Amino acid sequence: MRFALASFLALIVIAGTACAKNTPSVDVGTTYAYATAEVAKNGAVFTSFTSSTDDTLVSVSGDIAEKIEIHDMGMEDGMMRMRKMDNLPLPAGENVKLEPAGKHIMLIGLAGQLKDGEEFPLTLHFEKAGEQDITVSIVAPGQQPEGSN
Ligand SMILES: [Cu+2]
Repeated sequence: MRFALASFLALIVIAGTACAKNTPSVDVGTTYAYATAEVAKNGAVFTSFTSSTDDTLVSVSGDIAEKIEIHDMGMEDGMMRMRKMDNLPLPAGENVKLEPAGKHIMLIGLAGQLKDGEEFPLTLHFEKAGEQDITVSIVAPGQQPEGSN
C-alpha cells in the first residue's frame, strides 16, 4: 500500500495584533516665531498639531521667556484682543493650526531678542502624549519658514 503523505500548510495570519494599543502621539508641524525688536518684551510662536487621539495641549515651557501661555486672538468690542486659554483641545485627526491673528503660544517677558535665522527650544506638555521637545525657527515678521503649509 502506498500512503499518500498529506502535507499541511498552516498559515497563521495575524490580522492586527489583538493587544495593539493606539499610543497617543501628536504630530507637530513647522514651528516658528517672528523676530522681535530689541526692546520687545513679548513674542508669539506659531505651529500646527495633529493628534492620533483626543488630546489636550496643557502647557508649554522653556527658558526663552518668563511666562509662556496659550492665547487666542479675536474681535472683542470692535478691537483685536488676545485671550489666555486654559489649554488647547486637540480632537483626534484634526489639524489644529496656530497662526498669525489666531491662536498662538505667547512668550511673555522674553529672555532676549528673537533674531531672524536663530532658533530656540520649547517643551510641549500634552495630557496624553506626554512631553515633546520642539525647536522654534525665528523668521522675519510676515515670513514663513520653508516647509510650512
Ligand atoms: Cu498672545
